[in-house]
Amino acid sequence: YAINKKIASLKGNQLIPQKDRKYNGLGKGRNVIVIQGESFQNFLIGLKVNGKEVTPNLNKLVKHSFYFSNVFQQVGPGNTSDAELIMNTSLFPDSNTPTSLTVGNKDIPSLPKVLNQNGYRTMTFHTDKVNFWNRDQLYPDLGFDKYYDESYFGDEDQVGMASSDDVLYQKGADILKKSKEPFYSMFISLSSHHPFVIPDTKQTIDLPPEYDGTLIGDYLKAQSYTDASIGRFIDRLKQEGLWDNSVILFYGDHLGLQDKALGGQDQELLEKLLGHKYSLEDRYKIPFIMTIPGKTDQGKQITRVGGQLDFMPTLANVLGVNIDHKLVHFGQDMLQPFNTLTGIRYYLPTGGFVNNNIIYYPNEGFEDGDAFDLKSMERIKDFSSYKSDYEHVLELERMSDSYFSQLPESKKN
Ligand code: GP9
Repeated sequence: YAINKKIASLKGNQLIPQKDRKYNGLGKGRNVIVIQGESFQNFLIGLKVNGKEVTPNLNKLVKHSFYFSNVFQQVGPGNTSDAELIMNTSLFPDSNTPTSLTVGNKDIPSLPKVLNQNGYRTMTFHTDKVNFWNRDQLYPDLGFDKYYDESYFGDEDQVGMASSDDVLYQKGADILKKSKEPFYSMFISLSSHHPFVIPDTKQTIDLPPEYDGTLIGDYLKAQSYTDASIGRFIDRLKQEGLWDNSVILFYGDHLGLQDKALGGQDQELLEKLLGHKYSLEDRYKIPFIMTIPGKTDQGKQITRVGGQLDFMPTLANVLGVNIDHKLVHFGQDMLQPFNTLTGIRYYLPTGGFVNNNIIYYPNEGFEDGDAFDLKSMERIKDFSSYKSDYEHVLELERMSDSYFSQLPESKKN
């Protein structure tokens, strides 16, 4: 509790007692279904090409959900696996090495472990081989009761690296419907992985000819398939009677469109789509959608700035699980008012962050860095008043690293 209090105070916040929190326990006792979208960036939500929505199913979902529209990625070089780790721990990933490669055989305090103590069964699904990103160690370290990988999904309906997202969701739903409730489940999608090539038979959107053979065109088609397969998953969850008694999360794991991968034509197409230059904000913003059927039906867009580390505390609050005494967490519940300080490692040089007002891009020292106004994305000349944020971000990241390094060996072996 003392560490959590210190973390909160470094960001200019206080820990709010559970009884005073908004939306506390709104989804208490429900199943949890987390969908982590591969390479899914926020600008896709609501995007239309030639009047057609790229992600109609997610756009519809947003209307009946809490939609956090100002959320930044915080993954390190472990990309997808870092996003999984962050969702389950609210700890910073390592800035130099994929964390899943360094934490093997540690006993990591995590949400699955706390939910387990609250009677939840916990499981995670991904169609690739489990040893990619060292997940065969990571999942038990995080305390999942069970994981399902290629050995369960087989090799049917291949897209890119493994079986399609439809196989993921449909064969995953077969397990959910038989599972003891309540359960906490994660679905890690994959079909929209770079280079975003989707078979013709799976294409759900007609793009104008100028998109043919471009990375942007392939990205839009792949994410449109992501959306369609999620639409089918939602229908299936409703059919199985699982939808109404669940809390459903969807978020993007990390960016898909790297600046350096965008050639001239792609750059032009993207700028035309966005209506402006591809900014740091466009690059690093991912959507976070929380649906609690029957409770969030009116929909609510939350524009407060946040990051991936905030997902776990936000979910814990709606489940009515108080983690302040149980888990050291570097994120905060985004349903409460707070002052944000979102450290971004690896994708920004060490000390990079987003706060309520700016994105700060460090250089050699604080003063040599660059800062951009979050609203206009214009460069700011005088950002000296944010120096303490820079120092606090470095301190928070150091605290997280040292916490990680002191974790005991796991007893699972
Ligand atoms: C592989 C997959 C890809 O199993 O999750 O991860 P990424 O390359 O996106 O980090």
